[in-house]
Amino acid sequence: MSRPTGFATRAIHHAYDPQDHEGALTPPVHLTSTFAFDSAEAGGEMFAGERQGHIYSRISNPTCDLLEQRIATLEGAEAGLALSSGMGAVTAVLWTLLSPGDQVIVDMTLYGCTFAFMQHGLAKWGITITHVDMTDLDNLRAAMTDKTRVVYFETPANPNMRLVDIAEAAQIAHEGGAQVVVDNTYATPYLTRPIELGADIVLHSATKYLGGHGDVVAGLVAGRAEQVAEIRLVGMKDMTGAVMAPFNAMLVLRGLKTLNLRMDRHCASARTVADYLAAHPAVRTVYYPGLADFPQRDIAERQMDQPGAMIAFEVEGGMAGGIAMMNRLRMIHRAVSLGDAETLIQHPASMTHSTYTPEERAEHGISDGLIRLSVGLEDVEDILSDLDQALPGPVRYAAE
Ligand code: 7XF
Repeated sequence: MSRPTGFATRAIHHAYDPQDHEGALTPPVHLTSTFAFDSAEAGGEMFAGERQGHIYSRISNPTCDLLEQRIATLEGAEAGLALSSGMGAVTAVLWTLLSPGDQVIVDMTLYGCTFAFMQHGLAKWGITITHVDMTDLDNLRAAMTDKTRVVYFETPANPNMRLVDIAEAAQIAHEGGAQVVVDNTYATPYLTRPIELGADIVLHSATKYLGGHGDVVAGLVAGRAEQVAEIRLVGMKDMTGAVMAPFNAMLVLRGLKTLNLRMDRHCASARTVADYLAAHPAVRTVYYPGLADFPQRDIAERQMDQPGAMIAFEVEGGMAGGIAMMNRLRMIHRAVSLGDAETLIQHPASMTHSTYTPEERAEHGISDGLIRLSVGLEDVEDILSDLDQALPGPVRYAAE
């Protein structure tokens, strides 16, 4: 197939020709731990980096390799890397880029285990972690020092939907000699491409929208070829061993084929659900970049093709009200994770962000009453009617 350029076409065809694989339409899964060398010399040359080829599946594997090429093209990056989980991606990247004495500047709001890794992992090894509120990038400017090596953030941030202006953050970081790492899990490359906006490295929990079916835990990284090669050989191969299984690569490759279709539907339904929640008298606040009163609407319009499908909200009655509402749901599942076909709801303070102490949550903008909704692919009428019967007050939505 010659030069497919559209997003969906690349997600389906990029870097694979069935004629190279006995006509198999679907790429084979290379379930092999190791690779036979043509000669002893050839093996030695591969280890020395003088000859191309696969050596051992903790370094590279053809099925993972295809997925790596696909995420690279979708993110507009030179190269990609497949890892065992989103946390595998976070840790392999940061262990590779940082050394004792360095400073990493991170946004106030991070996914709970990323926050825990900063506090329990990096800090323990003499790396300074500086949290700043990156919704105002003057805070980033003020925090930069000659020790700053990495600026790290999620946009939208898990769980409170705060956005960071990627282009401006990249400019500030680069002026100070630091690199920018963006966790693009919530947006996916279909909605936001951080590298086109100046970021150096993008990473994902591919467990979410990229896999898309709730059947795999996986991580992906994309960036410049030389840097990705270093993350592969240092962060992945040696420091974490967080290598993706070939079978899981196949599941993510399958998910990517429908990413644009699923995201269009996720986003369309999320807009409807956000409007419904915003108009409900028992709902105190709704955080969704597609709402007219979303405080960072301008950033959403600049860097997101659509506002995504994650919604955070608070109901009247605070945490107790939110928990009671969650327990009344009939179809929507109470579960962590996001980006699946099923609509999922969870309570960050007691679940995904329970790695923060209550004081840290207050300081980092994660309120105890916050509820997080991952709008799924069911009929939107059924999502609305389930929320409606679970929220207090008279029935406001009746499915036709
Ligand atoms: O190692 P994982 O594949 O679970 O990915 C870690 C991760 C990294 N970045 C972001 C923005 C994430 O949301 C995640 C995983 N978050 C799930 C959640 O928030 O529901 C994990 C369930 S505890």
